[in-house]
Amino acid sequence: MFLGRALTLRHFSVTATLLALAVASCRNLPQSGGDRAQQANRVKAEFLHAWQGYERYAWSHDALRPLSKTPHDWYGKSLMMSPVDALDTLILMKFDAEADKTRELIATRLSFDRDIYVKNFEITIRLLGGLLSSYQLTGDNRLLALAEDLGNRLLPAFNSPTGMPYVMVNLRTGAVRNPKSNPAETGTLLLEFGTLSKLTGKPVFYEKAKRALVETYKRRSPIGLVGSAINVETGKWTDPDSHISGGIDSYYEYLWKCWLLFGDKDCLAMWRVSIPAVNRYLADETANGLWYGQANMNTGARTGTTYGALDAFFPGLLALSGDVKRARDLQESSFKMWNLYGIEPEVIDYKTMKVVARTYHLRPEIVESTYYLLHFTHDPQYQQMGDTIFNDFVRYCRTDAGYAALSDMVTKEKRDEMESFALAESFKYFYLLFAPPGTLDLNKVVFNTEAHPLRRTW
Ligand code: DMJ
Repeated sequence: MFLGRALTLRHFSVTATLLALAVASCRNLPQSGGDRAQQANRVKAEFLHAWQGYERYAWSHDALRPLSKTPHDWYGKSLMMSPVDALDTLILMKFDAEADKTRELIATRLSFDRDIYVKNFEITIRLLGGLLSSYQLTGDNRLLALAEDLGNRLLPAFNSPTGMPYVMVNLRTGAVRNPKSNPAETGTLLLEFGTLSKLTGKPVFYEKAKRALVETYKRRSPIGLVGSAINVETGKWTDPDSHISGGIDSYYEYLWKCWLLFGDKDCLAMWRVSIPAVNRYLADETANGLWYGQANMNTGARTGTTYGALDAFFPGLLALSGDVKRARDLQESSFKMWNLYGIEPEVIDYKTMKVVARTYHLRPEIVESTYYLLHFTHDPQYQQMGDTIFNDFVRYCRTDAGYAALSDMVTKEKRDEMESFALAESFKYFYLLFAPPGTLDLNKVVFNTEAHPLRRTW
């Protein structure tokens, strides 16, 4: 059923898409308030500040707790989350000494032979994605060997009756846990596993992750939406609420990006069936602008009107997939949300514009979308937007040991947390907004959902 429908669709040509992107990138970017080079250097200096805090207080551990200045390991033993996540940012910013030192640490001391249950999704996007992009940037075969070892240890996660992965897998024994998953966790694996297959010549990784994506898609409702929670053993939805927020978000992102990176026509076909349903049932034009809320996956009836920091990735994906008009409108709403208090909340109700969840986790999504919009439109308002967001980010989140999340973005009370994605994503997208031409050619890479650039070198 799936392939039949896929093959009847008119496919974009990869060449045409890449050509259009190449033409766009040749135009000169207009300068905006402040000097680009100066702002790029400022971002670099702030990233270095965060990195040096990690080096000083948490070196070789998963993450820095920036208020207590203590290390934190997700599973009791370190899997070097921050070093692996941050390495390609160090490389892109040309912090060569720091990058070499970090690469040596990873290559000589990181071991996945651990008797611990890990989250397949998080480990894939942060560690597998990070190892693969840094391998492509450096050619260091030790990183590819680590990626292959990790990929092999994660494979048992896919041994469910449906082929959709369990949430947790034991890295040493291959035992699995937690069948209750969601589309983001079952469907955000193919860029990494697929790249691993292409680089090692072993198709099993691509096949397993592709099947998980397709099995998720196949369970969409008759109106084309997916729900918030699915049991990977029974294949039944356990929560029919549909949205583009955390738990579903990057499932859509990978439908489009796997088409871009691999030219996989099934992914394009799945995207082309899915995105009209998202735009029809989840988009909400209100007096406050364009937003995306919640709806029942079976009826399309609206079930909620919340939007948040995680949803703010969607303008970037819209722009990348060619819907620049909608991307601009939604980005305006995200920026409105940011400016309510000079830092975005985790969640607002866009009908009332009241904050629903007051944390701020140093998330990258709004910066990521700003970067894509600048790239595709060359409109200087997006550099100004980037300036504003970065200035607020520094003003409210900088600490003497790095950067801290906020437990309350209204009062700006800090929280003892600096997630590795701040280093992998937030700072990287800030930098790319102002970086010198030639730093990274978006026509040649596809970012995984953790901002690790993957190149089609095969
Ligand atoms: C990151 O780990 C990834 O971007 C993921 O897709 C969503 N959550 C965080 C950032 O907010």
